[in-house]
Amino acid sequence: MSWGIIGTWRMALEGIVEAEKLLKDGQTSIDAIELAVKMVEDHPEYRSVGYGGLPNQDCEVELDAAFMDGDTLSIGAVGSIKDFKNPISIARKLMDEKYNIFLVGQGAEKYAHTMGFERVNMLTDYSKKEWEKKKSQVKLDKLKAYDGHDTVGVVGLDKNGKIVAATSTSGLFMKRPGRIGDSPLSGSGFYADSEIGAASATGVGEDIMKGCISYEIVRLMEEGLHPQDAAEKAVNKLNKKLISKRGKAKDISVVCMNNKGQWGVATNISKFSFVVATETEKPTVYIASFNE
Ligand code: SD4
Repeated sequence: MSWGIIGTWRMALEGIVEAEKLLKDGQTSIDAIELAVKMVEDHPEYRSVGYGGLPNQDCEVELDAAFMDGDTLSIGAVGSIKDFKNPISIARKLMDEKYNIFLVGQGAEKYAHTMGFERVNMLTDYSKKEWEKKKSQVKLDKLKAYDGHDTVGVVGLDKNGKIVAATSTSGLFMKRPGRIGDSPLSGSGFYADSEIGAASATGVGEDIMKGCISYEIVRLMEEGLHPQDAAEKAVNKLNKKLISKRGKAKDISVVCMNNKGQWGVATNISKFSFVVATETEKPTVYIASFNE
């Protein structure tokens, strides 16, 4: 059976190199994708995910993450969680729950603590300095100037045909405390169904969630579209709709894979880097651009 993995942004490379070994070895896509995302979360220089993530208006690193198992449609997600090392592992753990699968803020922290996850201050000196610099530049009551806001979104298929999706992010730099983007929202930041495929998004969550784009891509793949066509169709449609209804579309980029290991990618920005590894292709970084 085919296997493969695709992740958003160049920062996914090191994790995908390790995850590829697990998939090749016949291990589950859940373990492989958790490892891939954890490696991005643990990297202090990847400043929009996990440790060293960019802080909110109050100079606190609030993180969002989600996991979805396409075999069972189990979902686990956390939003606005502070001071825990690997939000993706907490999201994975929440997939075991029947109820209370999406926890935010103090509730998520309480759960993580109860489950024995490691408490760590995720703010680095670098991020604090960036916050101080930005604070002097932007008016804090205005939602703007969000540079450095990338999500790692990874989709993986294992040899047993299990397809999963996972996301992790610190969200938008200088966001309001408590703001949650698309990344932990099922159907927006991610979706996975092993009978079809999976997708994940990155960009400005406020726009991504207006189109439930990850679900839309999986739905288009179910209609028979190749992942590449599904990704392009969904991004172009949402982009056009946002422009016609709101005058402007913010950044939207997506990756997806079907249950045959075929993949697709689309973006409405000029340069979107992503990483792919499949049975026939070593981990490779590509750049996609807007294809109207
Ligand atoms: C969010 N979608 O919180 C995330 C951020 C991101 O590229 O992916 N930026 O809105």
